[in-house]
Amino acid sequence: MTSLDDKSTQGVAFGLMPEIPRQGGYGPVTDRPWSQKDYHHPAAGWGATVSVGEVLLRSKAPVSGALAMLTMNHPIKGFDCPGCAWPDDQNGLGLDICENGMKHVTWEMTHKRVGSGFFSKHTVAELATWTDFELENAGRLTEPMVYDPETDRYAPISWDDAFALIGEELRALDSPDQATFYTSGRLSNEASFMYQLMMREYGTNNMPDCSNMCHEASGRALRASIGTGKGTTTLEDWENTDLLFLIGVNAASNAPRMLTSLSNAVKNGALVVHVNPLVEAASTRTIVPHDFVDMALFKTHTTGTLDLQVRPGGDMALMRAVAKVVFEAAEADPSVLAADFIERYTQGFAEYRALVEATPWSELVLQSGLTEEQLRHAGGLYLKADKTIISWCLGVSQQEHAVDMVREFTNVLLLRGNIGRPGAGPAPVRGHSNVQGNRTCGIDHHAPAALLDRLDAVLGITSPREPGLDTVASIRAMHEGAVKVFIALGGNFVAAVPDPLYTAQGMSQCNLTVQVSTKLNRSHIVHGEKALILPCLGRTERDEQESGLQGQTVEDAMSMVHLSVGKKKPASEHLLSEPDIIARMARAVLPDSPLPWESYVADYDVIRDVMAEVLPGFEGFNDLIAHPNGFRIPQPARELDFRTASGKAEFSLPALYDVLPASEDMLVLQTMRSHDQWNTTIYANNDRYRGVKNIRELIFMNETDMSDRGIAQGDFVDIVSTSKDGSLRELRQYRAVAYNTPRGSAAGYMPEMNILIGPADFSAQSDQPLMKSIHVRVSPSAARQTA
Ligand SMILES: Nc1nc2c(c(=O)[nH]1)N[C@H]1C(S)=C(S)[C@@H](COP(=O)(O)OP(=O)(O)OC[C@H]3O[C@@H](n4cnc5c(=O)[nH]c(N)nc54)[C@H](O)[C@@H]3O)O[C@H]1N2
Ligand SMILES: Nc1nc2c(c(=O)[nH]1)N[C@H]1C(S)=C(S)[C@@H](COP(=O)(O)OP(=O)(O)OC[C@H]3O[C@@H](n4cnc5c(=O)[nH]c(N)nc54)[C@H](O)[C@@H]3O)O[C@H]1N2
Ligand SMILES: [Mo]
Repeated sequence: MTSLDDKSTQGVAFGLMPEIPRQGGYGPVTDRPWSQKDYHHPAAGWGATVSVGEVLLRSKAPVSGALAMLTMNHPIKGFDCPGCAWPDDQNGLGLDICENGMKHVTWEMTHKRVGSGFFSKHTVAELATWTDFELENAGRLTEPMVYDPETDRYAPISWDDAFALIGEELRALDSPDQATFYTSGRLSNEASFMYQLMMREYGTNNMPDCSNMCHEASGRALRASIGTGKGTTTLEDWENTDLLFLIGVNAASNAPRMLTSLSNAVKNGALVVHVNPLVEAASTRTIVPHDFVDMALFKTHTTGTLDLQVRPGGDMALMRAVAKVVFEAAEADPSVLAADFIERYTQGFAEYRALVEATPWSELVLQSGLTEEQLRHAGGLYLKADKTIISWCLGVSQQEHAVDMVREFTNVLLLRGNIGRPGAGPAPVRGHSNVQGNRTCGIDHHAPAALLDRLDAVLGITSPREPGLDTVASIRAMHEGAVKVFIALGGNFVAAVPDPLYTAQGMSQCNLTVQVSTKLNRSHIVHGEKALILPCLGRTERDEQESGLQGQTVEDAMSMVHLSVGKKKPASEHLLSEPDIIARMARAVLPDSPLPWESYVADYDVIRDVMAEVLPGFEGFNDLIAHPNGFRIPQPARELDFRTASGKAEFSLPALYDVLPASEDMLVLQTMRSHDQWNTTIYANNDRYRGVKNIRELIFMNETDMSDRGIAQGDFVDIVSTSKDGSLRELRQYRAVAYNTPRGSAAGYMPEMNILIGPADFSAQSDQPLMKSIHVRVSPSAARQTA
């Protein structure tokens, strides 16, 4: 068992755990009083406008920020919002923006700069004492830097020397598999394609990415059930559906532009059922985010019709109950089942029916945390709807049995033929703006053989066929010394992943760590023996190459690919684009490569022509992106073309597993985002729709669970997690806040709470870390009882 005290001491050294708990967590330190009061205003609207103004001021970018918004998500002329992956609304104004997208853009456009002057003033040991907010808030990185162990400072290095160092270290390894290459989901399609090409030409499939923490489970499940790993719906489907199950997503904060689709769906008569242990803001009313007339009139739109507060992981039992209602109804009226569709397009129906019929209601009630009446009501809605969409995000995908769960969603859809026709289908809500495109373009540690074969045939390389390391496996390999070089294209690996302390120990043992970034973060502070920070252009900035101004493409959550062109003057003249950095890295590592890396960069049309030959659906890529709204990558399952082994959509037969923790005094803790953060980037310590001000180190608990433990509102508590391997981890002096969450469940914020997740805590089905089901004991704080 891990000793808790050892762990916290090491955390202090990396700055991952402040020695004295400071109010603000990874956000700005504050001594302003904290508070939590339930929020009763509609989502988006004026509260959002005030909040954006604060970020604009802090970034010192009010005027240029406001102007940039006018070109964001504008077909052809503008850049793609670097925020979430929700598709752009292509009708109406074509000005599809939201509060959190605006915050995100202004954060990138800050006028503050972090150059050699900054680094000469601060040792890395000193920077380790800064909060994560302070690190990012220092401004944009402006020149390549190398770590100097003599002075414990980052010092300037020329781009040529930086690439030479990377080349030397990578060529010195015994095997290419001693290096691992992380991708955060903002990387463009062109850069992703070049990055995976470089890795495969070099000889490794070690490609951890943020998708390994996000929707790995959804991809695996959909591939097994319907043959292709993506959702099948479009925005038009959302607006024309009868019933929408929205499961495990906080749309008002994390995909705010979805609020427009929800309100349109409801206006068109759809029922929207929100399935979530918490009643999130999107389940009530909204002021449509970009509708300025509505904002002026305080006009609200309904975005929800029913809340089902499942217990953590209870979604599987809920969906099985829906299936059970369908089968019960089919006894009297067989037409409720899509018999022709099932016969023609699916496999495994009879076995699935037997499985559902054998599952007793008592089990479904216990495991869902809902009453039989609620379950039957949900099933009744499904029976009445002609067209149904099931949509989900991390509340599902980060669970132990997420693959089974998503397959159960598909089972339910298949029963009534809700795939491959308008207004119906499965719809995972993707995270980062191009996380789906990264996969499409080959960032995949276990890529399909067909893709590798095609890559080899077109480019004349020999891609390795052994699966590589994903995120969880890369962390372990660094810790065990099997991986010696870590290279990250974006993101903040050490803070985003489970057990940052264990990860930090692994990273600091590496020979070389390289971070290609726009802003300073914890992953620059936790570094290998040699370390580089390589600053790159952001999506808002002009990317000029030999042939002129370049654009790069991204793919949204509904498979639409379009061009994004930066407009702004770069933050510094020394910045390189991501494709340029990758090409020069490739040349340094593979000096004799026959691939024309330099031409790919001189004109991105050249790499797009290669992609058109390799990637299915990209034929004629350069012509396709000339269309203002881009193009949709064909999703065969949408056309009833199911590319499974049987050639049919496959019912799965997952057991109804037990989601209750082993011991009654344990709570299931989920870690989620506040309204004022983008993953590891914290803008402020507020969470507007949950009524929280000036605090992040809190745990939302059910009132009865609090009183059972002798905990009063606002008391300090200690949280001890038990990992799958029995090891314990602890966070001390968090505030307990009573909240409407089912008994036995609790919630708090990522990334601070990653300290509670052990390296063994990942799903056996998806290899995703269990960020939504941490088993914890909560008790009054030993140090201070109350403040
Ligand atoms: N502004 C902003 N936007 C973002 C991000 C951001 O950080 N900030 N991050 C982006 C990224 S990378 C991603 S992946 C997405 C994430 O988008 P979300 O999935 O909305 O992210 P979380 O904040 O983790 O919220 C998880 C939701 O699942 C619910 N939940 C937890 N456990 C369960 C469960 O067992 N069952 C059900 N049904 N629900 C459950 C929680 O209550 C919460 O509403 O957002 C993207 N968009
Ligand atoms: N406990 C817990 N942990 C989680 C989650 C959870 O729900 N709970 N969610 C997980 C999920 S879904 C995800 S996606 C991961 C997110 O993990 P990451 O994607 O690794 O993290 P981010 O916080 O999005 O990365 C922020 C950094 O990206 C860099 N950056 C920003 N823009 C650019 C750019 O244009 N180019 C480059 N090169 N760099 C840029 C900046 O330096 C910034 O500091 O976190 C995961 N971690
Ligand atoms: Mo994500």
